[in-house]
Amino acid sequence: MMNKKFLINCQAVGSWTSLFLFSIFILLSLLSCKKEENVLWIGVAGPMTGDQAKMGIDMSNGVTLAVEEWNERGGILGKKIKIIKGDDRRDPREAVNVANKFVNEGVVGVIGHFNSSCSIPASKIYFEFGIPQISPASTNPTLTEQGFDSVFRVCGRDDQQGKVGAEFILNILKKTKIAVLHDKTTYGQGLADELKKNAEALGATTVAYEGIIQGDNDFTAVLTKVKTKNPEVVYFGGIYPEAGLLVKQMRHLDLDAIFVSGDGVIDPEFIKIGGDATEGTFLSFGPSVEELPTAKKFIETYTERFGEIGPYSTYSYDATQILLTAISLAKTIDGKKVAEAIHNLRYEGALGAIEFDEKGDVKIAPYIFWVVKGGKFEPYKPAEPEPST
Ligand code: ABU
Repeated sequence: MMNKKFLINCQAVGSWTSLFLFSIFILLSLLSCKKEENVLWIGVAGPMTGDQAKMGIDMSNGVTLAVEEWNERGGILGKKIKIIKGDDRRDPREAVNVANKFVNEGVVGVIGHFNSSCSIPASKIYFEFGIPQISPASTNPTLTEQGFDSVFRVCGRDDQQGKVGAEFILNILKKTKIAVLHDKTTYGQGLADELKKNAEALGATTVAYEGIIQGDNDFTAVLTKVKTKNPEVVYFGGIYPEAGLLVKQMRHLDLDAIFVSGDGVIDPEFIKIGGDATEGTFLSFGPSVEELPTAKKFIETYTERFGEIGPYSTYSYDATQILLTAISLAKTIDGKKVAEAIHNLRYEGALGAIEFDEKGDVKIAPYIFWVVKGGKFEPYKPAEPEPST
C-alpha cells in the first residue's frame, strides 16, 4: 500500500506539473494572439470542412483576393489586413462558437456565414458586439428582418427567389402539379415554403410536401412515396450534396418529373454527385458572372489565383470590397460608423452596382434560371415562339 507522504508528494508534483503546463498554454496563447499592432483582422465564416466545404473555400478565396488587392495598395488606415477563417461546419452551434471566437480575436468585420441557419444565430453576437456582418450567400429573409443595422447581405432573399421559382414553373414550364421537398433547414424549408405559397397562388397544386435529413444519402423511401402522387415537377429547397443524390435516385425510380431548385444547388459538385441525372434540371441563381462586363478583371485575377470561380466567390469578393471600402470611408473601425458607411455606399463591384436598403438587403437582386446542359450550367433561355404566318 502507498504511504500517505508518498501520495502527498505525488499530488504536489502533479500540481506543479499542471501549473507549468498551464503557464506554457498561456504563453503560447499570448504568442499566437491575433491582436497584432498594425493589423486589421476580418473574419470569414462558413463551412470550411465537411460536405459543404466547397462553399466555404469559394468564400474564403473571394475574401482573400479582395484583401490581397487592398494590401498591395498599402492596406487600410495604415494597417495590413489579415483574415481569420471560422469553420462553422454548417452547424448553427458551431456558427455561434465561431462568432464568439471572432469577438475575442477583435475582428473589425465578418464576411459570412454561408448557411442562413448559421448566419442568423451568429448575427445576434456580431450585432451585440458592434461588428458589421455581410453574408455573401444567406438568403433566408429573417437575417435582415431582425432590426440589426450592422447586418447585410449581397445576395437576394428567398421570398424573391421562391416567387421567381413559382413563376418559372407555372409560366415557363407550364406545370401545375408540384412535389415540394426540403432539407428541414432555415434556408431549405424557408425557400420550399415560399415556392409552395407562390405556386399555389398562381394555381398550382402541391401533391406532396416532405422533409429530408441533411447528411442522409438514401432518399428512396420518400421518393417512392412522392412518385405515387405523379408530380410534374419536384421542387427541392436545400443544398447540392442532397440535391445530387435526390435527382439521381429519382431517375433510378423512374420518377421523371422535372427537378427544380434554388441557389444552394448551383455548384459543379451537384453535377458530379448527380451525374447524367442532373441533365435538364433547373436552378435559380443570379445572372452569369461571365456575362457581366463589371466582372472582367475579377474573373481574370480570380481564375489565375484559384481556378474555377464558385457560385459565391464573386459575392464574397464584393462583400469584402464593400466592408473595406466602408472602413476606408469611415476612417475608423468603429462598427457603428462602418455600418453607417455601408448603408450610404453605392459600390460598383464585380457584380455591378450594389446599394443596400434600410434592412441591409441589396436594392436589386436579379434571379434567373439556369439549366444543366451537356454536364454544365448555362443560363436558361426559353425558346422563342415560332412567328405566326
Ligand atoms: N442561399 C443558399 C444557401 C445558403 C443559405 O441561405 O442557407
